[in-house]
Amino acid sequence: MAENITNVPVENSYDESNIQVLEGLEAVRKRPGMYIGSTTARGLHHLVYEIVDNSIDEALAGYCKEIQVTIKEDNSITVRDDGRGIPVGIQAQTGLPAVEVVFTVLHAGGKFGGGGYKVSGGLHGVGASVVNALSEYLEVEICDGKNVHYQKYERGAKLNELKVIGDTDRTGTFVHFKPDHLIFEELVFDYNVLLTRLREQAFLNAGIRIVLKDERPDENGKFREDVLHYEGGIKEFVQYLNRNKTPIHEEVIYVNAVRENSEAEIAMQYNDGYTENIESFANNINTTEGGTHETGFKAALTKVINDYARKYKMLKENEENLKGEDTREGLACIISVKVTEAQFEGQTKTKLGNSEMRTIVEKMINEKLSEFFEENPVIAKIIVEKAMTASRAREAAKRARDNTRRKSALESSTLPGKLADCSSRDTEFTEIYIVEGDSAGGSAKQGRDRRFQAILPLWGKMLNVEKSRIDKVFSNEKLLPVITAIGAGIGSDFDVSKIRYGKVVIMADADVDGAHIRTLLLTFFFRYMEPLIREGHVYIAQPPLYKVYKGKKVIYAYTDEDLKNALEEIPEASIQRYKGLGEMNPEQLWETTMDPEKRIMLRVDLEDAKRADEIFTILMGDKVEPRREFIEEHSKSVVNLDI
Ligand code: TSJ
Repeated sequence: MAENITNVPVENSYDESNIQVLEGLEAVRKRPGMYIGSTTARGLHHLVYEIVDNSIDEALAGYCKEIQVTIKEDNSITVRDDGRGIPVGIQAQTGLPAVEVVFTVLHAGGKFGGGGYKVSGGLHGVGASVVNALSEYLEVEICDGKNVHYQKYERGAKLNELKVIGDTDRTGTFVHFKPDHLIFEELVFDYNVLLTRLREQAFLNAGIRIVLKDERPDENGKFREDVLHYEGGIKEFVQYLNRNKTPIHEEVIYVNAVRENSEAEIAMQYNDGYTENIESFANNINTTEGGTHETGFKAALTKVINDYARKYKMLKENEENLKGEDTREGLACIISVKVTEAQFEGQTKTKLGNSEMRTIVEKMINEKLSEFFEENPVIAKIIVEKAMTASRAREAAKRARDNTRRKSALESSTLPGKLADCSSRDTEFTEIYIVEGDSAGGSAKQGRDRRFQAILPLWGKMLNVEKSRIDKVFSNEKLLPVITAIGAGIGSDFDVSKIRYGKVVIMADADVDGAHIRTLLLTFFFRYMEPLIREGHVYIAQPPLYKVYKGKKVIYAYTDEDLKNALEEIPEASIQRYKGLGEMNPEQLWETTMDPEKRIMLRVDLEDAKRADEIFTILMGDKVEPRREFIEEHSKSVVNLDI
């Protein structure tokens, strides 16, 4: 990599600082993971956030109205804002234009001048210089109301001094960069990943307007574009979380508190479902591992609800207090705190550590939520009732469990009759294929390597009517074979250390019905065996879509792109389109989908499963409108598991 920077023009008297600069950026290129976490798709997308965060800061300072983010056709990125423009004046310490410092000095990113809530620790806010170092090229244009200033870099090394290339009466910053293929394993941006993150930022920073555009045409030659602008901030965020659910009270509850060095705001609304959906943020960073703000919130919510239930005699004296989990059933909630010198802890540095935050949030909820309850008794009673129902259901389930004393089918040691088990019991190697239908199941049983591959056919031949009302299948009875075969229990009893197979592979057709089955199973795992997904045991098998052949030459194509390439490789070939797994004979199924040496499998992460849960909610929900829209919009992507 050194050859990329040896030919840098060093034409001013600041050789020394220049050399330091390059040493700094070279360190970034040597160990990119230290600065952006990884060089996978995650790190790739992180580059965009690093740049956009600067424009968001400018908007928060009150100088920028709109931020445009565009994925160009070649997977380079442009970000444009209408702020004041990065300063171009010469900086005293370095003798360089401030903008050049921003792009070449580590940790100098737009945050000079102080003020605001700084981020410390973790991988956040590493700044524009890191993006510059990891980009094949980066160009910046600044409009200062008079001139358009321009500079370009390659892999962190400047190609030219900052120069004026035109006049303007506007102000703003434009950055165009292309992530370096020498650094990143993945170079293709995922529109939905950027959309989710930018939408989240738009919710967290009420009033900001972010426009995301994709200049890569989709299969219909269309370009996607979304405008993200929410005057309601996190209140609208909560409505968004509940968009496919049925809220049990109309008004979103909102409380906030401002202290000298911190602030906290919380928005919440209950729906008629059973899952808890709390998302927390510190300084606009998603704290997926939770932390003090979440702990404070949960403690106070439990207390406020119990106090209210006691005060108004909804809970009788001889009844036990409601548990925390009871008070969070069906809760959609956003917690957003800002704190100077935030401390991020945990494995992925997404757990807030500042101890003062627990007290601040706890006190705020104790005071303001109880006040809200007093002023809105109708809503308060709905919420307390909901928690009491949850508590009764929990108690009843526990009694039922205790009564059946391990005799329940869930814990029974008899394996399902249809399971073709494997001989090995070493979960490092074992896999179970959950296959839809008896015929595909038969092929899989014959094609497998029985030493480590088990096959569980599900549901025999499903009637079409049943498929359309697949929610009926979502009952223990129909999924019992899956539970017993995996052998680690379910719900709060699930013990991932007891699983009988290291890999749980969902194998279904590449069509809409197959997509339904995948969605159903993923949702089931997400709701009842979450650690199975969290620890990476769940996979989706990828059967080929086409067989391209001529004489003895055979190529299996897994995507339309593969098909194109295959047809170039074998001219005048015949094409067989596989409509289902059932069309493959056992050898073909082994060769294309089950052979660890050749197959393609997708590992499911929690985000995928969570999306499946959302899709499931829509597919099964009683709201017809979102369902139709959704199926029209996403049926394609569900098939491809681009969910
Ligand atoms: F990442 C980045 F640095 F390259 C970048 C910065 C990228 C993009 C797309 C925008 C920005 C950016 C920075 N937009 N707006 C600003 N604003 C400033 O840097 C700025 C301007 C004026 C003053 C001032 O005190 O007068 C202070 C700042 C931080």
